[in-house]
Amino acid sequence: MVIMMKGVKDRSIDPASQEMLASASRAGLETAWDRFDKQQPQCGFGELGLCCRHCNMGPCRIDPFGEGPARGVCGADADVMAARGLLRALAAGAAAHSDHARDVALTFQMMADGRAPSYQVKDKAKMKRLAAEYGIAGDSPTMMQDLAKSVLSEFGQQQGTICFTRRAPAKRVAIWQRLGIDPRGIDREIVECLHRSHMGVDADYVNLILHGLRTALADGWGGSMIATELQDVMFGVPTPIRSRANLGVLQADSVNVIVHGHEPLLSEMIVAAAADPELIALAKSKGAAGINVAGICCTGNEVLMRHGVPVAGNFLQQELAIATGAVEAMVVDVQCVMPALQSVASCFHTKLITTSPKAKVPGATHMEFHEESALDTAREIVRAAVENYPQRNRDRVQIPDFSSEVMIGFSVEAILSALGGSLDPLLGAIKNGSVRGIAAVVGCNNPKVKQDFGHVNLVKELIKNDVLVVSTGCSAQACAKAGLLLPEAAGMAGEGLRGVCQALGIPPVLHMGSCVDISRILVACAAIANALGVDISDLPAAAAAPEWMSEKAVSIGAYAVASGVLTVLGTVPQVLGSANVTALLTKGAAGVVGGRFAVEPDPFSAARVMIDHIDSQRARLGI
Ligand code: BF8
Ligand code: SF4
Repeated sequence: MVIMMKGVKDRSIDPASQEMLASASRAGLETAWDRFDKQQPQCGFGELGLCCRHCNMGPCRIDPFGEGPARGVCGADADVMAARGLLRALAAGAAAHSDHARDVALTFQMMADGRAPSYQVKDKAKMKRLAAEYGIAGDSPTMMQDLAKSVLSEFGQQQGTICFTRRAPAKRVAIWQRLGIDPRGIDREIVECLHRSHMGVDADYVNLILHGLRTALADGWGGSMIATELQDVMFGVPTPIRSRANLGVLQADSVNVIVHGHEPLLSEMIVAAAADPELIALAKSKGAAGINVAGICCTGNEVLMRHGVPVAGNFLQQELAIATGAVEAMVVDVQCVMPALQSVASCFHTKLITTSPKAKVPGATHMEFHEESALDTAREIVRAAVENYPQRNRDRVQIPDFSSEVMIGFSVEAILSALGGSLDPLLGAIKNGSVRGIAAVVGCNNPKVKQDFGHVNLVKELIKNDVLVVSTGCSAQACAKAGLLLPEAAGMAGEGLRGVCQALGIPPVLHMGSCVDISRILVACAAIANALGVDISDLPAAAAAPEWMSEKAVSIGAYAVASGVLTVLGTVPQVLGSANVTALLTKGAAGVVGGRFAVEPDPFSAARVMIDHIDSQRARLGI
């Protein structure tokens, strides 16, 4: 037992995860951590980006020690292999965010045409603001249809620019234009990544990476931003509310439905269906106290910040949530849904319910979701969960008694309103040094890092040094569980930041939403830079992804860097086999786009890197 507890403490700093890991281990349940151990040692060529499977003369690999082959069969060297691998990962990440955005835009269009009755416009004023950006009159009778058409046209567009990229400061846009990386169309750039990285196309690592930056910009200032903005129109702009986070939000006496994945198109409907009096009555007739919805990963963030739906955990807790034995249904759509879930679910009564035609899991129940009948399907899904409640084996239920209170919902609009309607108080605090700078801490969990250790320690270190933190995704959920998303957490901040938080009644770590909502951080950076009359690359700001794992994170890191932001990675990207690619990403990029990557697995050292950067930016600005 002592050995087991030591083991779980090596795997996570989260007490709820530790408890469930011990329990899973006793029950012989395999988790991502176990599978990670079984993968050791991981492939050294892959780790360094020195393998290629892009054609059937291969697979090829390059000897990092200079003793074996230095080129693939076609002649691709380490620089080309590492850059091409990076480009393909980035393209997949940009595609994931942007395909999510496409579905939101298509649903918005169907709603505009009266073909998606489950969805409504929650924020007309925001819709009109967006329409104006696209040059559409707010009072036009076809405003919604025109907006839908304009937004959708940016996916397949061949020439021109993406509307929201023009939210960036003019100096930034000028840099993109000069470098030829101002994105022309969302899908076009992603397809071109696949083309350029095909055998025998782009063999210039600089040229490859520049196109990667263009593609990433089409994600951050395109796909992701479109998703965020249209979701706000349809589901409401988040405003600060309170809720709770961690596995302890599951209820022993209720039907527990977990929404997991990314698109609020689904989770919003599940939340609405769970409030249906008929289904609640059905739950009571089965002996349950009610229906409890909780979220995991980014769809959890979406309904957390808009409805206060509690969050059960972040990425590495998806299997552990089922292992509580208290989950009647885990309802998933797309992205970050481990194929392993069905194996865990099959050890319990839990139904894993897939809903997207894009993402099926063998053995799971597939209840396909269509925009035309979204709420009806959501009701059927919740009904299936309720009907499953009597199958729960009470003797196997173990819900860790850990959950933390959180204050979330800090959209740019909400931050502005907390500041009294103008950025001035924040700019004043930055200038007088009470807020030393701003850091975005984002991204995943990864079993290469003790769960939440990177996020929580980096964030604590930053706020202690008066750096205001904004957070999204699984990082925000790590902060949530650690109690950092509360105004009271200002007590952990340095004196300057503490004073600002106390005066405004805000936490020192602002939860800005899901991963597509990193676009909100871009908008905030642009607004601050414009207010100061500088470029984003001049701001006392930095970003970090301490435990990143997904290809989406590669795209996010690249658009942050291309937007001028120093971005510190806590897990090592698969490019180090090329000294040239590594040098370009970590050094050369700064002279080209103003931002660069740094790699620093230790969160305390990462904080130092970020704070030093913030201090040197302050010095350059003369503040
Ligand atoms: O899009 S932070 S593990 S859930 S990829 Fe996935 Fe990473 Fe979580 Fe959200 Ni983002
Ligand atoms: Fe090998 Fe070149 Fe084919 Fe890649 S593209 S598998 S390096 S021959």
